[in-house]
Amino acid sequence: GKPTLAARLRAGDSIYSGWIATPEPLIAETAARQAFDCVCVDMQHGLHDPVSVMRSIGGIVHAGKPAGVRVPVGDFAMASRALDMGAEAVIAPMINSVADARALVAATKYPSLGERSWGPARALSLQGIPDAATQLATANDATLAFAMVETKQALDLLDEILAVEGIDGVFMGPSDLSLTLSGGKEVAPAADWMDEPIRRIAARARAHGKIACAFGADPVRARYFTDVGYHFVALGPDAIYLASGIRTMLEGLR
Ligand code: 3PY
Ligand code: MG
Repeated sequence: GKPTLAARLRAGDSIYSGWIATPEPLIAETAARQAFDCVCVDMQHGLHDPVSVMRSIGGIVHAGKPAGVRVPVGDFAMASRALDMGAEAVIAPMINSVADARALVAATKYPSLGERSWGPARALSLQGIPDAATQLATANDATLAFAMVETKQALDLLDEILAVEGIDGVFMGPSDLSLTLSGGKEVAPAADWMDEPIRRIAARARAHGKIACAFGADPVRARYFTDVGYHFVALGPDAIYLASGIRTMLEGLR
């Protein structure tokens, strides 16, 4: 079959992901039918709930793409459920301590590495995994746990978080990172002074043999992130696709 998202990332591919906030499976599926390598749905700042996530994953996989889910802050139970629903990647926001990173691993990896509870029926049917033994033998490597590093606190603990076994990568959130590094003065994801921490996160991830991910918003920022060493970059959210599509269409009238 097709290589998994994890296999592509470990082979060094650059992955560009859609980012869907609207809790409507057809939007996620439509995004997955475009040239994105992957589509993520967002439960933190997006409006998704468990049912819309479950249905959206079905649409994304039906379109032949891997699905990712950003869970709400501290919702490690949802991290397990997202994998049971067939997500290939879980993105956990605000991982600000080694204990947070360990909780993410516990939720997303089967024993002995973690404490993920058994119940992947939907994932097996969506991904064509033939039986429980295959799932048990492959899931810990084939599904990805990404810890969001998006605060000053997390940046100070970057190496400790990256060293947690079972954390597959770190996902840099430039808005919150700029908010906390500026002491609450500004949200400046593309400020010049963000360049150093942004590059440092990618370099340390590489040094630990882990994947650097980032939220890129637009194509210029997305290219910058891949240029400085990120391999998984999300573009969005979906309201931006709609607005820019409408703009382009109306410009064609004038
Ligand atoms: C951030 O930039 O803080 C994010 O969480 C991006 O989604
Ligand atoms: Mg954030």
